[in-house]
Amino acid sequence: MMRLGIIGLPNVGKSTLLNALTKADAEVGAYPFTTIDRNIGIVEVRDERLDRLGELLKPEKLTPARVEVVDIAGLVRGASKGEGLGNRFLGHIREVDCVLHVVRLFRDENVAHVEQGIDPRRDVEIINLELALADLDTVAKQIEKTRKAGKTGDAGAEKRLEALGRIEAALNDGTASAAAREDDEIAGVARELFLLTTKPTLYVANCGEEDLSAGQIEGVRILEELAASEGRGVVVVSAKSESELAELSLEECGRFRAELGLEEFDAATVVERGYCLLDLITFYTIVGTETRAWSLIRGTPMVEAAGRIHTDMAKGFIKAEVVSCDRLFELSSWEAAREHGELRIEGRDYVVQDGDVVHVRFHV
Ligand SMILES: Nc1nc2c(ncn2[C@@H]2O[C@H](COP(=O)(O)OP(=O)(O)O)[C@@H](O)[C@H]2O)c(=O)[nH]1
Ligand SMILES: [Mg+2]
Repeated sequence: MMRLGIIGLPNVGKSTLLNALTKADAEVGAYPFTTIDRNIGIVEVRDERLDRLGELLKPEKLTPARVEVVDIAGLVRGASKGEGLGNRFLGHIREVDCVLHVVRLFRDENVAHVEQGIDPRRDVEIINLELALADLDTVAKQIEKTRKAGKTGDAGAEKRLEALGRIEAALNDGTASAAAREDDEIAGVARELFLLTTKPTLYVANCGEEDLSAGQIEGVRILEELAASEGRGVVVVSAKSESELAELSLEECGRFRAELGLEEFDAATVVERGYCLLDLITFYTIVGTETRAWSLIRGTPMVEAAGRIHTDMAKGFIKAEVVSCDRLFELSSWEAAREHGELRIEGRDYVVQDGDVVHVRFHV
């Protein structure tokens, strides 16, 4: 299951955002957002292609992709040096696949700002610096380890050291997230080391309701500029209004939304937009009597995708049979696809594509 972590300075609206998502979906209901505890919720991804696969393949069980959303509190200046239980929280970020970075743009004298005053660039830089420092630590340890391995005659060591050196340099000059986008080798090592800086990240501009209805917000412009330089996206919300709107009936909610000029907001919609901005794809598996959708970061090799389904599938991976769901819709059954020779045989390094229907063969 894809895991999404909400990060940001204290008092920027992280918990309010998670709350709003939970409550909004309690109302809408079709794709429930289940709260596991105060800090974790799960949302099912709305998916027409999966519905069509269900009609076609008639599996006993049809399972949508699920995304887990975790509120990771506690990041402050100095977190990478252990400030405010920093290491523990950084560890939690390491475990997520994608990051929602909430930035405070709302003004409210009653809500203390840990850094005094609204300044999105400063706030983002504080958090990103802590992430980069933690990553530099990880990379330095890895360089040390690889050097030792090189001395005992590990042939791959030199090439790896070179890649690690490039990541280190990019981290030092704040370009690591852009570098990982352009350089597959950097991306691969970054994923392997669970680096924080290179995780797909979406900025959430948490605005005051009064600013939203006024349009054009300076902070949003600044944030968009910054995000663009990193190849990232921005979504604009008012977490507080959303959590209040979620208390209303659907009708009232719709009326207020229209008056305030606010877009639809429920977990499914947010996840859909996030999908695009985070560059996520969906692939499908047929295992026994179950057809199931999975979210994946674009560019992930087959063996890693298989490992997300079950670690045994990665360990014992033999090959995968693959057909795109569009082709499967045309052929109308898995058997027909096989008969027409349309099931491609792909190996461990095949990069999974959006809409692939996959049958993994592995030994246990
Ligand atoms: N005025 C205003 N207050 C907000 C908004 N979003 C969050 N808050 C308030 O800010 C405080 C901190 O929010 P919280 O979600 O707990 O922040 P967290 O520390 O990032 O989890 C709470 O009192 C919220 O009601 C907003 O858009 N406008
Ligand atoms: Mg909180």
